[in-house]
Amino acid sequence: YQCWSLKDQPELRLSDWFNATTDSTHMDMRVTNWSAPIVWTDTYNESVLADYYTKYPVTVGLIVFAVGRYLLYYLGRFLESANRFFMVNQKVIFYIMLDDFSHMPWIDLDRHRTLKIFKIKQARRWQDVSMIRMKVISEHIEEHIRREVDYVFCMDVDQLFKAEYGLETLGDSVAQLHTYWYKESPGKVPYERNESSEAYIAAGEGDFYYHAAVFGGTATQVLRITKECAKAIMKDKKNNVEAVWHDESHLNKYFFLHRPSKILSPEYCWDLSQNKTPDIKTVKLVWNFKNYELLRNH
Ligand code: 2GW
Ligand code: MN
Repeated sequence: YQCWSLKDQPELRLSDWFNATTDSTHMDMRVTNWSAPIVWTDTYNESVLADYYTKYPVTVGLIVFAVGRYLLYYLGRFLESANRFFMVNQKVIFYIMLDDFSHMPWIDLDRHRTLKIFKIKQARRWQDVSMIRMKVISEHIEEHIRREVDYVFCMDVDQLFKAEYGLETLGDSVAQLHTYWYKESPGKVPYERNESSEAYIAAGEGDFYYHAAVFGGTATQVLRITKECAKAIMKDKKNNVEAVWHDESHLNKYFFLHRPSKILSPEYCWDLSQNKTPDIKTVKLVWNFKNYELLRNH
């Protein structure tokens, strides 16, 4: 298949926009051992990025699911904050997957922003809502999104943008460090340990624990990521196994086998109830509050 591809253009070199020189607060956490940048506040040069993308403009997609009560509680505020902070001055298409058009909130969007709404079926079990996302996303990218955008992010809806979330996050395949585990060695993170699951990662293996609430990349790469994860999830279903953190376990396996080309610091998906350490400077996106009583037990 042929995806809408980035135009013929000079590559933006890492050394032009990214400062890999480590300071004391980041220790050795700015570049991975496979040479992918780990983007923190103060590691990127915004004006270099802005100049480059003014010359070679891109369109960025943001896919979000809002089903059942998540549609009522989260979608409006998520979109309002995204309109304000996500890819400011860039062309953005929001792809909203919901189960009831009549609950779509009214959002005033800025110039260069548009939204497309799609109806999906309500899943039977809550675990399936998040897992079915991989399949639905891959189908939509294949059918239309790859001809509409250059880059695409997939995000949980129970989050809020708090500061500019911009061009520094664009890359071939982009993974998000999980707030709870980013300082932990791979031996201690909650990868799937059941050998009969497709998401299995052996003890001592793995690089980082990634949060499935944010991932992205070029449309081509995100198609690959979601297709592979959906396939693995279906295989597990057939074998009657379910990975401990559902789609997140499969995403971690995928990024273990196909390492991401860029990693985002926990500032790009922070839990405000965690104590902020000096490495967390500008928080760009935060988890929204979760009332499990209201959201899940019904
Ligand atoms: C999910 C769980 C239980 C009850 C409802 C739902 C649910 C999720 C729902 O009723 N409607 C809905 O639209 N969702 C979508 O799935 C929504 O976009 C939500 O943000 C996303 C993931 O569910 P969430 O946010 O409740 O899961 P978390 O915050 O515990 O997320 C992590 O783990 C998940 C797997 O268990 C996913 O991997 C997720 O990406 C992770 O952030
Ligand atoms: Mn979530």
